[in-house]
Amino acid sequence: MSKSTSPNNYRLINARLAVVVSSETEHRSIANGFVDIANGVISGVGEMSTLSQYNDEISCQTIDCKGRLMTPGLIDCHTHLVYGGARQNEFEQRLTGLSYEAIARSGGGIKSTVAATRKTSVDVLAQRAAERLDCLLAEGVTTVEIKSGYGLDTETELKMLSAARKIEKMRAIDVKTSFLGAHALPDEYAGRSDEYIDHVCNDMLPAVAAQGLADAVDGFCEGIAFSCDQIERVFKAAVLHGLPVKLHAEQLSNLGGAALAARYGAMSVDHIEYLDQEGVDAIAASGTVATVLPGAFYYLNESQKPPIQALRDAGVPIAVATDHNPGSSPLLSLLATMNMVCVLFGLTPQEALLSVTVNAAKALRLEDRGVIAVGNKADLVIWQAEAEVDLVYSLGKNPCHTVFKNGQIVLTKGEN
Ligand code: DI6
Ligand code: FE
Repeated sequence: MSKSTSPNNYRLINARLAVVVSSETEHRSIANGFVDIANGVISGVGEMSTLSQYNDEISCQTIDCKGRLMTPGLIDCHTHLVYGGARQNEFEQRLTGLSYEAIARSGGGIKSTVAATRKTSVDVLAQRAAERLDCLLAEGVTTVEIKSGYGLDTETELKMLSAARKIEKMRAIDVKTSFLGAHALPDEYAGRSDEYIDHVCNDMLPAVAAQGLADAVDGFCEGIAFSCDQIERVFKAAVLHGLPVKLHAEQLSNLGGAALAARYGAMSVDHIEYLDQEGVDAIAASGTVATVLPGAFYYLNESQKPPIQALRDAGVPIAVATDHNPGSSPLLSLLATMNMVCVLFGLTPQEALLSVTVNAAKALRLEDRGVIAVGNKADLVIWQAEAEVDLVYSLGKNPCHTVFKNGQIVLTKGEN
């Protein structure tokens, strides 16, 4: 059927297509469809019954998907994949009844990862993170966000972000980075949190921006971290350097961080278990994505759930991510995270899929992916599955069959 075969172009036929664009806000599926890939980009999408009208000149390799489900490449929009050391000891401590906050206040938690990260070279940080990332790649993740925040000094924050950028050259993945200098107070600033925030705003953030190492600025607004006033100073510095903001907000208590982030047009507010109606209204008005992180909720054995129904009612896009980190969420499966967000927070399987595709893309302000649409990056996953629900139904099953990154096959299990 093709005149000559180009290894770079594909026609994928007989697939059940999920998350196909039909309008700005509606995403539908096509029961029996095709996707054309040319030069790394989706060049055609439609029902199989309409294929003949597209059939003529295309030079490509045809793959018969035999009725399998095809989705956009998955996007993990909130991770802390780069760090030194590990914290299994805290996992065990929490099992004896110690709380995450108590461990943090007694010098464990984020601070212990800071000590280990400062001692680890950029190459080792990148290598370890790439190994962790392999778990996500095996499940069809094609874009990941990675935060700094375990350096808390200029040198180590730059080192972490450089390691995150390096990973893009080591694996078939796009990495978006966030500078999270306002993650915790380092020991050398004990009792001087305002001075530390000055350092973040006046030294660290300008150095990060000058080297182009961050795509966004993040913070942790919480009793064990920083106040709204302090986070606002960081946001002002971000604006000055032309960087968009996002925030870890209302995870363990309600400080009003989400409403503050909304005032700064935040890309996303993340965690949000304690978000109230005022916060929901604020992020709805600013177009901010609500990123929920069931991994941290699960590992910390929390009971306060994010206000999913209020978010739905307000039309706020909900994203879901692993929040992979060595403390509160050592989770390395986005499919398991999707299962958790259904079982623990009550999303439907269809919503769970939107939360790691189109809504995760929105959370990272990436307009060229997350939806199967002509002109988008050809980041696609073919699943050994017939329907969306099969992605979340069996915890521990990985139905990923073939992954396309920028139009090239980067992973495949077996023959067609
Ligand atoms: N919230 C989180 O879930 C991570 N950071 C944050 O602000 C946890 C970081 C850690 O425990 O190492
Ligand atoms: Fe986090």
